[in-house]
Amino acid sequence: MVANLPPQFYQKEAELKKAKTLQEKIAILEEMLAIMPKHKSSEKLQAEIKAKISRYRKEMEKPAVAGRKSGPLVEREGAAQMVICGPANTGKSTLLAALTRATPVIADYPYTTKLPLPGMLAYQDIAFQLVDTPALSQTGSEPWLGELLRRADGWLFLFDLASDALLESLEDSLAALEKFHLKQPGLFSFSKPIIWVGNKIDQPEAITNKQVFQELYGDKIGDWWPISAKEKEGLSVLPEKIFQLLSLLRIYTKIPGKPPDLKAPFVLRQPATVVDLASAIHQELPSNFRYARLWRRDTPTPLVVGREFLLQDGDIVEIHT
Ligand SMILES: Nc1nc2c(ncn2[C@@H]2O[C@H](COP(=O)(O)OP(=O)(O)O)[C@@H](O)[C@H]2O)c(=O)[nH]1
Ligand SMILES: [Mg+2]
Repeated sequence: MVANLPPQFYQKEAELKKAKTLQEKIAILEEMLAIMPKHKSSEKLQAEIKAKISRYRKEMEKPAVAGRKSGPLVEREGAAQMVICGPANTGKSTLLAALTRATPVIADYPYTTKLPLPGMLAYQDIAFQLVDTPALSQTGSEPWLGELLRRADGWLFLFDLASDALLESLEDSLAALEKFHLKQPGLFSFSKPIIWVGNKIDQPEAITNKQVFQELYGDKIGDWWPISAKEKEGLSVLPEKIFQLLSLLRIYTKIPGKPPDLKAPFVLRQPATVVDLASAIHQELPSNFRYARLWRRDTPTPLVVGREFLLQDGDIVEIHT
């Protein structure tokens, strides 16, 4: 018996009993993990919940059999997967076309996009995968969209600053996220990091809507980025924002006696240690690890470091076994 479980935990436990799909079950278990206190006496329960999540995940990854379909998911490529989501007609497909070489269908009627479509966005020496999606709405969105959002590293949430329905459509998308268990009911708290983007600032209506939006949502969401996907205005900040949002690190590796490989960094998420890098390189490397030599920007001589040393973006690391 674990002490000090908050009442919400029991509420979630009850929801779990009623949950029908694996996706719902995973979402609820993840919420349970997030709200439970992390102390010694809850370790066993935490481990049980994590084991359940991974069992359900494995089940979901099984190829679709008759009668069970997980929907069109997109395999992650590059340094991170960011899903472009939001209400209908906000310019999601236009944004994908503006930032990548993908060629989605763009039209002035809603629900043009039926399936997810990926494209790659370069940022310095790495690239992010962006995924265009159909409208996010309470009534129209299919369960696979929830699953796609759940598997992503983060979301680019696009709203239309030139639309009369800006606020209603935004609330509808937020409600859809709640329905998918990707947002805490009644709170501005989401299960993934988000870049909020207001599109169509080239339109005159956007000027007043921008102020209204800022007044109503500014405090809740913090920074957001006004852009015009069509005119390619304001887009250049987005790759860097993705990099920061996901707390990414690029680490370059070096084999003793050879120059470093500066072409293909390993991309890790902060906080990451030398041993995290070792596991990313090869699963057996951590057990053979002895020490690493590390070159860091603005540090004149290489450092000799151990497993738990914290990495910084741009570090060059040579692992000795
Ligand atoms: N004025 C203006 N129109 C845009 C912009 N971005 C998209 N649109 C138009 O909005 C409509 C919907 O665009 P689309 O990319 O298909 O939206 P989606 O449904 O969110 O994928 C199309 O007519 C686009 O040309 C923009 O930045 N400014
Ligand atoms: Mg579209």
